[in-house]
Amino acid sequence: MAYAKIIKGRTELIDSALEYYLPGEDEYPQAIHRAMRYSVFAGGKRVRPVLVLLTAELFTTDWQRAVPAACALELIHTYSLIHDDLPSMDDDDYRRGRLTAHKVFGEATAILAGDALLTLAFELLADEGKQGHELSRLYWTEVKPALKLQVVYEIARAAGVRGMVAGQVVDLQSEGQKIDPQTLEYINAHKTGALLVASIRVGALLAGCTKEEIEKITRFAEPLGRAFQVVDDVLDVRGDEAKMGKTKGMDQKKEKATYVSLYGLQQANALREQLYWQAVDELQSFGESAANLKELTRFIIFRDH
Ligand code: GRG
Repeated sequence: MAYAKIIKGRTELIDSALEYYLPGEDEYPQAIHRAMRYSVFAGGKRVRPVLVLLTAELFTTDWQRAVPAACALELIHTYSLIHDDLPSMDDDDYRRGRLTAHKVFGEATAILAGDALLTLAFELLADEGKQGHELSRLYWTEVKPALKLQVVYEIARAAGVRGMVAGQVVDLQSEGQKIDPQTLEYINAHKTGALLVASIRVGALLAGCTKEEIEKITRFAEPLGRAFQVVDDVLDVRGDEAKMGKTKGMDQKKEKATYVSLYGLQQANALREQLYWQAVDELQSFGESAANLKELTRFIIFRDH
């Protein structure tokens, strides 16, 4: 599969960087390091960091400078999943085919592992190798401080109370409620879309893009981020549990408003197709150099897990 070939080298690079950045399992206090590593190396697709790298590659050959930011986004994504699975939030026992972090390590350690992943992300972004993160020195020292600050802002905003956290709050508030299409869009743009859009914008920022180029790539990112959630909703109804590594039908059980519950399966699938073409259309002017990004877009929007 073309997608597998494209991502192989990139996910290997991301995995070895994450391996380096995370404290070792045997490092004291072991319990939290084990929990962090358990979730970071649980077989996630690495969609966000690969999006960072492929976007950077679209504009520069010097794309490796985006590696620390790509890792930071994956750490934040992993924290959000650990916290989302907690009994006080979505209360899930399985993710990626394995028991969720709180089931293995207990709730307190899972909460702290999430907190630690979120803060480690910003530690990486602020580090220049002086604190001991050699990979930051390798990939990060060439980046000017003002640009680093822009990257930190972009990621913090997407993850925080004007981004993912806000989406999660409205999502939790909406359980069992009848919500309108606008609220559904709010939840999804914030809870899911914000981090994906930030991944693409950060890749472009680190490639030295102009304001106009960032705006252009954001027009590709937004339908992609929206489609990501549409697919997640469709998979919850139609997906293969073995491939997804989690129980399907949970949205209906928790009375969550989704694209499927609001519009029906057929319309949700039509929207997914429409968003795919909208995203890919924005890449046309880049010609062949956007081939990898297009293939990743196809994988994300037509994925089965
Ligand atoms: C706890 C502040 C806070 C937020 C949680 C991400 C999130 C917000 C909730 C997860 C709920 C969910 C399943 C949303 C659908 C979109 C999504 C983020 C799916 C999981 O992302 P993938 O498919 O996961 O990239 P992998 O396992 O491949 O890393």
